[in-house]
Amino acid sequence: QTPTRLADYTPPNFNIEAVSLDFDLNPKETTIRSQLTVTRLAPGPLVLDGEDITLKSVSLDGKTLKRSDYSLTQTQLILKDLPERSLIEIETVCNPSENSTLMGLYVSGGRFCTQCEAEGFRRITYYPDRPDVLSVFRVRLQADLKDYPYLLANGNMVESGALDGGQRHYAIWEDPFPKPAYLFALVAGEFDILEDSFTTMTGRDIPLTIYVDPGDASRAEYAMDSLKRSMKWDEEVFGREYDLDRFMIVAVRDFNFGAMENKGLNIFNSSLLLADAATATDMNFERIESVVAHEYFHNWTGNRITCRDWFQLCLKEGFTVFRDQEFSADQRDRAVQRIKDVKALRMRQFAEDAGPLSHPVRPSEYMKIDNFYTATIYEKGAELIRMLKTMLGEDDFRKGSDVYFERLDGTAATVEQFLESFEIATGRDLSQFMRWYEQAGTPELSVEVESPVNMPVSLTKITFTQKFSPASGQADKQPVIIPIRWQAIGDTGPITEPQLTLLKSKENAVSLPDMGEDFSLSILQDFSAPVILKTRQTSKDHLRLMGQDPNAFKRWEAGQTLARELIGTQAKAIESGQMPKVNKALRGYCQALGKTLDDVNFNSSFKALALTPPAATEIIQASETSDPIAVSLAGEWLSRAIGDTLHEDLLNLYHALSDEGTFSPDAHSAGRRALRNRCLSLLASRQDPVVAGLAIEQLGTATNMTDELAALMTLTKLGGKRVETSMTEFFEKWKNNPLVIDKWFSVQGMRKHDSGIEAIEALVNHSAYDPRNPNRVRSLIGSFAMANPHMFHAVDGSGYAFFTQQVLDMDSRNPQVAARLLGAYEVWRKLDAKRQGLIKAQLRHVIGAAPSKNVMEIANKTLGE
Ligand code: B3K
Ligand code: ZN
Repeated sequence: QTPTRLADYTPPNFNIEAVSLDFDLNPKETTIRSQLTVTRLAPGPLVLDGEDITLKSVSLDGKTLKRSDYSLTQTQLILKDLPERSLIEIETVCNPSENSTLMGLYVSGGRFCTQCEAEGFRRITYYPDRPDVLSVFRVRLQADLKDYPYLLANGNMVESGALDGGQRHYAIWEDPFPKPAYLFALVAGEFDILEDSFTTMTGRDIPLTIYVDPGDASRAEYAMDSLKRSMKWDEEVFGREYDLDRFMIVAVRDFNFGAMENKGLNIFNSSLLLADAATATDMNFERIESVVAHEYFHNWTGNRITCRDWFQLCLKEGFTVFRDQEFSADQRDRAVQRIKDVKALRMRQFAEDAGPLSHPVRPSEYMKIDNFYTATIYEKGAELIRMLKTMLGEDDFRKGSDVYFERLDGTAATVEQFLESFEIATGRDLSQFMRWYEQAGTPELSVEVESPVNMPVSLTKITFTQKFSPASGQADKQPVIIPIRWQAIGDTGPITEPQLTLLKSKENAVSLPDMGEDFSLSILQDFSAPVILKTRQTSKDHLRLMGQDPNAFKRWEAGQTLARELIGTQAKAIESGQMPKVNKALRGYCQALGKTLDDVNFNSSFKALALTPPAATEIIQASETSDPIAVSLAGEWLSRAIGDTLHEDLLNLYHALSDEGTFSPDAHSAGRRALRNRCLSLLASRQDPVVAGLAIEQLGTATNMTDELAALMTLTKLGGKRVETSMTEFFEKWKNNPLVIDKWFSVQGMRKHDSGIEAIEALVNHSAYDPRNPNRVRSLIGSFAMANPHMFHAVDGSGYAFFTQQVLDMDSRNPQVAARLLGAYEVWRKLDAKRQGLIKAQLRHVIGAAPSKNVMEIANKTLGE
């Protein structure tokens, strides 16, 4: 198997001037007639991709071709010696109802839908399935009227009508904007709809429609509201107006990931679209808002300007994540948003970069592109855009993005062209910045402070140094440009203005005049660069920053740093069989948290985050090697210490924050609920009948899913007989709502079951479990692997064995989702020797089982042999 390489990129030989597709939709056998108007760009054959489809006929300029006129392999249809311009007609057949990969055309809940990114269009018809071939699409759909009353495709509907005396019907859609095949979509079926409209900045009225399962229309209201706010925000902040005459979103239940930005016809996993107070948590609302925005923003960053090849994936994904993060910051609370984004970055991207799957934001080779929709491409990609903005400043950043949109509209672009646009707009040289895209791994930033020397004036010298550890085959790494926001903080507040230092070489020193008082440096305010910070700061410094730093992000960060150190030390002690100790640092940390809780300058969301110590995954990923169960126990120990020390405060706050009455998903109300439930969870760190009583009462009286689920999770943490009863009651109450049952499965997956792995095995055989539905599998198996350290990392290897078996089972149906699950093993080098051995054996077993190309790539890379 040879990888695809960036260095091998060659432009296509042919342009597709126009494509016309005719779908005769039938679940078992759908016939697709395609007409391609093809013009030559360079010498050579026309290469069309195709997978798992049956070719019925090919004709060239009206003449049917014989089998000897073309070559056909498992994956390609190749036509040689074509004239300068020709019309190719191709008829193929596929079987959507048997398509369990959920790529290409498939059936979900009795409805047809498609997923083409990255390489799904080739499962529909033979076509140059590469993002640099842009064409205008005309699509005709015909299907049975009763089962498929709605026939949707990209763009604008130009015609529709009845067929066969009303039994069947058809619709014709035209998308005037040239697009690559990965943005193609069609949907057919019965839906309930939610309608609204948006008036653009130039006064165009755009009808907006969301298509959902019958009965779900009211659950799409929040998504609709988010959509309208996104459209407005993109006009105001980036000057981007919507282009087509209508905008549609469809919710489907079986979906490989979150959502898809198909031109004018976004398709969403229903878990990221449907929400109401009773069935969705605040986290669901928040995600819906950001994903609706994300997919909408792709219309400019992704669709109008797309990627030349899949190596440039970060061009659309990094930029679009940055845009959705900024949108959420503007809609909610900027500091809180930044904290959440950094938390996610550390959990997922830093972990990825510290493990065997580490790769640059712009990789240079891949086996399966599906495996590269990673935290590095998305989240680190967004951090790079954020640094660019920090370096350029607000105005120049906007100038640069304006030039980008103007220069490259309608093209398939590269990262170089993106940066060039900012160079043109600002006159800056961004060549060094490109290294951020090409070098894998998280740089370390160390800071040394030298106390004042009195010659000739008293100065404090601050030295910033950057270091890359050689990783992923890139031994020789060059310094990157690191924007460092910093400030000196004394005992009563800042003693300098905030500074921005650009560290361009390996090392750089700045000087501060003697301030005449002791201070701590607040470094990387707002996390101005995605680096690992190494300082000699002590708990005294962290406590000072927790109390005095004007930068809310750093206040949170100082607390996290303290917590990380406390958990790390405690985990080592547990590993060597020592008893937990209460020391000065722990007391100081808990007291500082107490002060944060009392501080009226912080909102509830911030306080809830401050009260949440880093997760075990984050600690493990940042350490050399550790026993994951010891780390997890250490985390529980710290929560218990916080719960004990602040018992009274937490209890009072819990009562003070009681339900406000009418539910609203806004940031303020959500923050109150988050803090209240955080209090409950900390209080439940130790067995306490009073707290158990509170949780039981909350479970029984909750009027929204946030509080209901938090109570249920608190009860599972407390353990005992009532857990089983509560789980059963919750299931019975919600068994008709798949999205809530997903939550039930994920609580089951995260629980420490007394009966061991058999309990999880039994859940796989539960009547509500469906191994074909990715949401369900992710809920149970995903949460088990990512959030149940005690059972997943069980030292007898039972958790790993079970998990491997589930991944292989999934692989037989859906390689993409299976490969993603298998990513849970990326942590193995960070674990103790015993577990390293266990996981290596599992990975070898996977490789020996002749898995899909997707799973093979992840298994091989993870094992690294
Ligand atoms: N662009 C899609 C992701 C497609 C993933 C394909 N394996 C959704 C998004 O990032 O908006
Ligand atoms: Zn995206």
